[in-house]
Amino acid sequence: MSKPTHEKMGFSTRAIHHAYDPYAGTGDLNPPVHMSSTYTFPTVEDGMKRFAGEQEGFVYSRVGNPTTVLLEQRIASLEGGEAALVTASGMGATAALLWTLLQPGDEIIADKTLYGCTYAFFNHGLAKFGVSIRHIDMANPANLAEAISTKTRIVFFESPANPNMRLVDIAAVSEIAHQYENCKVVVDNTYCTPYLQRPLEMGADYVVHSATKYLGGHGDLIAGAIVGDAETLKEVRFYGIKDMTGAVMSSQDAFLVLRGLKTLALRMDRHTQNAQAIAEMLADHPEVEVCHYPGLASFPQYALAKRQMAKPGGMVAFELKGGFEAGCRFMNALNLITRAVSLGDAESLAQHPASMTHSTYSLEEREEHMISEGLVRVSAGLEDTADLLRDVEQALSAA
Ligand code: 4LM
Repeated sequence: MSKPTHEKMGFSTRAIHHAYDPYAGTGDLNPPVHMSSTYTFPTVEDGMKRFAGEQEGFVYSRVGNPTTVLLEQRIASLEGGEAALVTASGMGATAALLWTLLQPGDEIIADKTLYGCTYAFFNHGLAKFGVSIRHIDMANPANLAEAISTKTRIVFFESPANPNMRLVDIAAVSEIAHQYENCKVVVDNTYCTPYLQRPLEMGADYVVHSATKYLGGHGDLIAGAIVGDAETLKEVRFYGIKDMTGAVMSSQDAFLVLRGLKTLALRMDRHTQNAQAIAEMLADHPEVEVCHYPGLASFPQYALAKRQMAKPGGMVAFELKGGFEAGCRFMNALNLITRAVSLGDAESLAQHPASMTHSTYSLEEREEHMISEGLVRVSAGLEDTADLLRDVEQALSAA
């Protein structure tokens, strides 16, 4: 029987079935977890051919394992990409891709607001190796048109940005970047997942993910993924992963992400429903200065959100009138929403970016990069909406 592809089927069908035949082999409904670091060669000649890429087959799990390869096929299908590569973490995905694409003397133009460790990787890591980094406010694509040059090899952004929810117009920015032949657009799609936003369909070249978040969905693993064209991803596998970072995903983690993907659509719908309700309550509350959520009509980029995101997603950020001190009182008063970094889990999580996920920026850098000291971030989980609203309400009264 030929291997099923489900390529023309819907998102959830592909998230559950794509590229796995449950009737093959021992008939497992779920794909087996292949726990092997190395693979046998029937003869030395077979081994030579596999090393030379002239024969199909696995060699060593740092360059591929049947369970991780299945996850790669599924993620590629969901993002609408030719190929995918899964990695040990979201940071491993960005690092492996950029180490492969960049040379000393190249320039990255990145949005002003990035997840703290991505910002640190660019400015404290890549910068040491002769790569220059420029941060611009990419919410206005005209700023990219002004800044870009033949030196620009990568345009990098998140949309929505972690933590302040600013959006970037993926189609407009990709069009500007592609006026330069060697310039590639990389979108960190962690906040949306391919269920809510597919950057490759809007013109981006590569998508990176922290699969630790919504793709895994249960807060029980660290993982990442890269999606793009097959030729580049082969280079990333054999250079960025095999030789440079070694950021390989384990087969057990691949199994857990495969399991998480089966409920991705259901979970994202529920995360969004809860986030929308929390955002609406916050936006109308007298103690709240501003609530940043793409599903609010008051959100400055509401029209763009409607255009490029299927739904506004599960993340909410807000500032209290009482500033940082009020934010701390709010967080400490929470009873159900859990104080922790990360996002995309069944449990609703709250954190304070300036002292936690974005403490890799200095105070001055946070100001320059639009990450205010009083911002509180909530990852809406899957609990009952009424219980979450009660918790937010009582914590606001303590703030
Ligand atoms: C957090 N974030 O925000 P790994 N890209 C984005 C992210 O939010 C993250 C990563 C990459 C948080 C972690 C503590 C948009 C992480 C990095 O943690 O390396 O899988 O992903 O709370």
